Amino acid sequence: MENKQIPNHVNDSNALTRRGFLKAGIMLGGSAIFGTRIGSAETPSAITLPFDRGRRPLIAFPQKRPLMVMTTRPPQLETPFHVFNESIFTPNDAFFVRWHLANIPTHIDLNEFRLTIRGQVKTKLTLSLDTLKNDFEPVEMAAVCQCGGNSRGFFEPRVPGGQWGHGAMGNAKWTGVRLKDLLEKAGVKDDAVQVRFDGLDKAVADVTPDFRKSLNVEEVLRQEVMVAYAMNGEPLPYLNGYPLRLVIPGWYASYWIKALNDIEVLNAIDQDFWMKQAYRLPADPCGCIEPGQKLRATVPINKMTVRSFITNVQDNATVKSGHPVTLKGIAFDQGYGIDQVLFSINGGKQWQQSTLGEDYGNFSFRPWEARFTPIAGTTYHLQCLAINRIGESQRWNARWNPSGYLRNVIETVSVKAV
Ligand SMILES: Nc1nc2c(c(=O)[nH]1)N[C@H]1C(S)=C(S)[C@@H](COP(=O)(O)O)O[C@H]1N2
Ligand SMILES: [Mo]
Repeated sequence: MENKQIPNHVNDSNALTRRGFLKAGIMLGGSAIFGTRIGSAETPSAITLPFDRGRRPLIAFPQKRPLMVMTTRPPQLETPFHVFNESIFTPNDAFFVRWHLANIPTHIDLNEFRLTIRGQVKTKLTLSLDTLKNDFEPVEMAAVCQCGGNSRGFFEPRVPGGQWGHGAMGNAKWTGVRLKDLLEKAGVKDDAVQVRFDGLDKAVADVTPDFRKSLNVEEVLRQEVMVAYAMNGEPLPYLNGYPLRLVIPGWYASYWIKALNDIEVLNAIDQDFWMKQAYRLPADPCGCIEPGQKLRATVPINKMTVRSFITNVQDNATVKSGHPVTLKGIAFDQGYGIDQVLFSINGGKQWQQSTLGEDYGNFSFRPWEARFTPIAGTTYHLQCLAINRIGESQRWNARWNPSGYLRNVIETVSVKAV
């Protein structure tokens, strides 16, 4: 059962064929297979994000429910925001997808698949998935995987890059082995500086640099860094990195290499394109500059900023007056853990404590809830503000940087009471 197959070309034509098929299913009143997902003709066929060119068709790719399509080749699929209100763990079939290179693996034979650990090690390792599962201690951890450019579409002034809404993130329970255990087995040499991770995806043109990312040795030897073979108790979907991906809790997802097959210990800082030129931030604590200012010193993107969202009320919605309304949401940070989430009903003039929900670990989404009783005719500017256990909080002003990373401004959801 491990040898799964999905159609060979996840590209425009396939996506369109599939979409056509789904539409046909709707016209026939919904087939048995798709009936539960595409149950009625009222199912929206697109979601429009609240910024220019924000319309995203909803299309079901293999192993996925209909998601918001930003590009089809390579696939970049956003999770519709309401999914974050439905469960604290993002279902695998709703988890966002982002690939850089068009040539992505769509069929992997586990008899052939090997993970190699090489470079500045005493013994080179070549591991099958079975060896990995049988010879190393399994570990499980909840962790948020968030693209550095999540929410980029909201940047003002606008910045180039994938125009994500807030759905380029997801929370999952990852199962796998500690990277540390693998590296200890291989024996990291004293001159090791960084470790580089590469997956099976390839560029279509030779001139496009292979997508690989590197991290400092100390960083990857942390207990919680893992090579995961399961996500929410199931094998990873192909689009999320089947059969293996790097999970580096607290760090932006660009490092979470999918379809991971090569780990190379380096004796110098990686000079590759994706480390040296791309995914870099202004080198100051804010990670921001004034729009138009020239970008000088930069550092590689690294750990996530503190964020929180209201998940059960949409912007411009109406709420019923006279009864308490429960606001629900999520918060997360880079792994210190959430200490408190404050909420405001008047655009940040006054703040109150919310109640935190179950704690699934420092790297997970943390649920929170709050109540207020709306008065008819009033417009409420609802906000939430998370503070982590070292006192870091969200920002009042959106930080701006030319690549649209790190957004963690306090978001506003305006509702009218009727
Ligand atoms: N092999 C490989 N891994 C990759 C990427 C990629 O292009 N190729 N993109 C990275 C980026 S930028 C993101 S945001 C995450 C997205 O993970 P997901 O598709 O599982 O949501 O994968 C990361 N890992
Ligand atoms: Mo990303």
